[in-house]
Amino acid sequence: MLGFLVRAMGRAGMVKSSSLVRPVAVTKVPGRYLAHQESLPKLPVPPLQQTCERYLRALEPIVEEEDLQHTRQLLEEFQTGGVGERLQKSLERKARKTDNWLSDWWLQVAYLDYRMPVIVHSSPGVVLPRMEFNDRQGQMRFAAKLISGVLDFKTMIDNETLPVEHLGGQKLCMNQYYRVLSSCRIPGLKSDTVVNYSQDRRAPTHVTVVHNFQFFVLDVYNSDGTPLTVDQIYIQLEKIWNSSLQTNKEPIGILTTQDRNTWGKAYNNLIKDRVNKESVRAIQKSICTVCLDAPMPRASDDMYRSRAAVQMLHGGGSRWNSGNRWFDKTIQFIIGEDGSCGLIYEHAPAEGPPIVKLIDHVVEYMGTSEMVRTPMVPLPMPKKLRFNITPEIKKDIEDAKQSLNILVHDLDVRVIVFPHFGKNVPKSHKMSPDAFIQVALQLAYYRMYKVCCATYESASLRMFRLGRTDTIRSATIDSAAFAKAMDSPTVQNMEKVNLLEKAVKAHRAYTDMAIRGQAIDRHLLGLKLTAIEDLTSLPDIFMDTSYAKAQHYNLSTSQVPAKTDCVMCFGPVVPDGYGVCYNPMDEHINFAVSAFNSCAETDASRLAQSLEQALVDIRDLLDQTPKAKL
Ligand code: COA
Ligand code: HC5
Repeated sequence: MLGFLVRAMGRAGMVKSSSLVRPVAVTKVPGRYLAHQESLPKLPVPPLQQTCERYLRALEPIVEEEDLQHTRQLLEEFQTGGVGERLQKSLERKARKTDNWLSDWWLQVAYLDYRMPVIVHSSPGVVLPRMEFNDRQGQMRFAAKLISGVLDFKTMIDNETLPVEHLGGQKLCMNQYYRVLSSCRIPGLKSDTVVNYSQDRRAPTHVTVVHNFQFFVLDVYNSDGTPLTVDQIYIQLEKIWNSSLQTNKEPIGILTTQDRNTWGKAYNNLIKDRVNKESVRAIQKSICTVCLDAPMPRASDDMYRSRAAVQMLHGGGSRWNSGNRWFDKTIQFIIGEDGSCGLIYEHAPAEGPPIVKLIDHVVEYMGTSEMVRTPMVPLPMPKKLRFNITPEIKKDIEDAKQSLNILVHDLDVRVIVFPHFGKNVPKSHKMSPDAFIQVALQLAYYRMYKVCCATYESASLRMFRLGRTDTIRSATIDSAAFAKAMDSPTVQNMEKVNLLEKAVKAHRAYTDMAIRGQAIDRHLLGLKLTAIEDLTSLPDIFMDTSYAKAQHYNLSTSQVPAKTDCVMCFGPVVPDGYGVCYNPMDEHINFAVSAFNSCAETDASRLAQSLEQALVDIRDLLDQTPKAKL
């Protein structure tokens, strides 16, 4: 069974007409998606020497001179001794033979082989602006409209009418859009899999709704294939609500918060029972999950978004809403009775931007669509999913609760709406807003720690067929020079501005190189994985102190722009690190900073404040330095 799923996932990484979503009562435009995909270039393998040189340059601001010397030597041997060349040739062969030499590897290494819990460690959350409603009618009306909006978006996927996205003037790969609905991660004992049912001949026509830890199958299409109206969905949601009033149910979904090996074992035990297996399958197959949450812990207006962020990331713990989820599900919309709303998504099938596009569409749809009364044909009661809880399963749930609550207490998230400016100010100074924010973050970190750290920023590789991401290393020689100079009383403002401009330009140049497939990190990963496949031992460059330091991202960051005024968040990737996600709007910036409470050296609120201060100080520096002199 697992073998089959692994193969099925392998297929998911290829562009074939069979991987297209089957439409439901829509006009299909044959081959449009396929033709687009085939027009995209293949991900290149960068030249070996270029990567080695750029790697050394990237190490410079984050490692000691002594370590750098050693690495220089190792890289020299790697290039001249034949090993590097051999691995490079092998990688180039793979690139010729596959649609994308990286994508299957990346899915496996970055996600499916990763054994930490998906919550906090992998799945990002999105917080939407707080809604007006404050009762269950409002909650369900909102949920009904939201589901209707998701179906509207799904129609565009099904009939291949989603507009092709662009970045830097280039068309982007659209494959990820076909992977986010009707899909789910499945835990394994050593490695996970992802299933996608959207291409099945009988594609799923239901969403999973969870309320009071009880799961329901809500059919969202009529028998003629037309989607239910908002009114119809609302009535069905009411039925679900009324038949799940008991609050003493076993929170079966909590199992999905466990580390993957433990969950894999519990999963095999859970699905031994036929009823349980069918219920789990119904969740996995569903288009998406909608979680109707109980209120979350109260928070002041100032802290609302920070509270909501953790509500999205883990549900608040076993006493709150964590049992009201199935965290393996690719998309789960979360709607609280108190007007809180957002989503969490399981990261393996897709990056943030397609998810955010979906949100933008749904939000726009909800703003325009009215509740139209439709002639009511009585619809059957949504099916409740049953679980038989054996003592062993009960024990697994109790164990999961314990681990979950430890993780919940450990995570600290601070959301800031930076009010002073957005993309407008950097643009008016002819600077890339993203580079501006990243340089400010380098300054913020430097001010706190007096050193630079390995910094990760996601860069999209979607210019290439089946592209996912590469790394922009935001700690550059130039950002370090600027951070050091900014607070130095001996450096003139003019010089500071020069250094700032240089740092911003260097960041933008790194970005351009990354999105064009010429960054270093995925190339180095490819060489390493090739070595694991082809050689008997790992080359020294991968066992080096510098390499370990370069992979230890104390700052893990990502920009995910959205039209909606929302904030995205994710956890740190190392125990002593930060997760920083931001959505720069025209005149303000939403950002979330996360850290672990168990680490004495990190503090999410402090870094968030330091970032605010750095942004303001840089703006002031630019304002104080007359333009004519620049
Ligand atoms: N002067 C004036 N304006 C400028 C400028 C300059 N020197 N440089 C850029 N701008 C403008 C751009 O034209 C753009 O305009 P718009 O707001 O009208 O679109 C805007 O500023 C933003 O550009 P910039 O801040 O440089 O960033 P970007 O949009 O090119 O994004 C990345 C940079 C790295 C975020 C992007 O390349 C990327 O890879 N995105 C995907 C990241 C991702 O996948 N994240 C999620 C991972 S799950
Ligand atoms: C809804 C916002 C999601 C952002 C998620 C994101 O940036 O994920 C990164 C994916 C990648 O391949 O770079 C990983 N990261 C969270 C560790 C930065």
